[in-house]
Amino acid sequence: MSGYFLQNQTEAIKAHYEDYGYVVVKNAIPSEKIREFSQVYETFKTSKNYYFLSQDTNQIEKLEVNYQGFIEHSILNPIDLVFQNTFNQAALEIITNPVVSQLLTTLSHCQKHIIWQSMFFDKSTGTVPHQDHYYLDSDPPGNLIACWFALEDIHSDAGAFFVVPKSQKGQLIARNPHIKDFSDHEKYVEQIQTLIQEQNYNLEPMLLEKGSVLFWHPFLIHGAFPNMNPQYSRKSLTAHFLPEGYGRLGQNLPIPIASSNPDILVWKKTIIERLKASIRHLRFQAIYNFRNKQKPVKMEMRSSKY
Ligand SMILES: O=C(O)CCC(=O)C(=O)O
Ligand SMILES: [Fe+2]
Repeated sequence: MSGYFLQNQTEAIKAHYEDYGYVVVKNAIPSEKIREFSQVYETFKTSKNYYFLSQDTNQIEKLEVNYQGFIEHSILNPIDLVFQNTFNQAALEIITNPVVSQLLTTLSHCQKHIIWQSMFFDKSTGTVPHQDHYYLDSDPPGNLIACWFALEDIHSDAGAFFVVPKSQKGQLIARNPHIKDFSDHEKYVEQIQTLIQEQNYNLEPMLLEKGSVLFWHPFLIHGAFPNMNPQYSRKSLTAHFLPEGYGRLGQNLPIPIASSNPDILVWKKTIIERLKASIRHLRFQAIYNFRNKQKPVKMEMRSSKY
């Protein structure tokens, strides 16, 4: 299969990324780190009354596992959840792995990179085709690097991540700098779909093995297929890195601080920001519990009581 390399194939990795807009590096994350993360995640799932910002709905949601034991929606910034330091650390250990920073340097020629945004997926949410540029990019654009970390072998029915190879060299659907609230998102999705049809683009599934990492360019069209079998999870992390020295397109730069890897930086949150996040969480907990108390008891066709 083309596009899959081992970490020491530096020149080939760089050449493939430049030509195709993505590259996969196998065995980049030690299985020990993934095992540690998985253990911590199992504990995280048992948290009672926990709330997180979902990337799918852009709303605060209560942590809930489905019948198969998976969380349906993706979790935004799993390195920065309130009251979940152990989980944050385990996710950060994977994202800031030294192999990742070395490969980022190979691709960008910058020594240091800042984690702008990260996500955790237990299942595939089915992500519409897009270029990350519309949502987040460097200033000047085109220098952001995104990574997709496979935390398990990805089954073809699990809703694989897909790419359109070489599409980073095709048309860029640029975002309108005057629209800051993504209110033109529906139009954007239609434009990308039209582009895919016009160019006869092929969506290529990326069936990564556990420990592999996929790097891609912010102009590359990518997304994810929907889950085809509820028995399959698609445990994965993603992170979007800004090479140091670049700005954020349309946004100010917060102050970065180093993680345990000096070549990977994270945004520094002020005490006030941390306090606000904790208060927000407690408020959601209170509102949710209050609402639940008010709800009349309905006929439960699928209650475990029967
Ligand atoms: O894994 C997915 O479903 C999509 C992730 C994605 O598009 C991203 O992280 O930019
Ligand atoms: Fe994306």
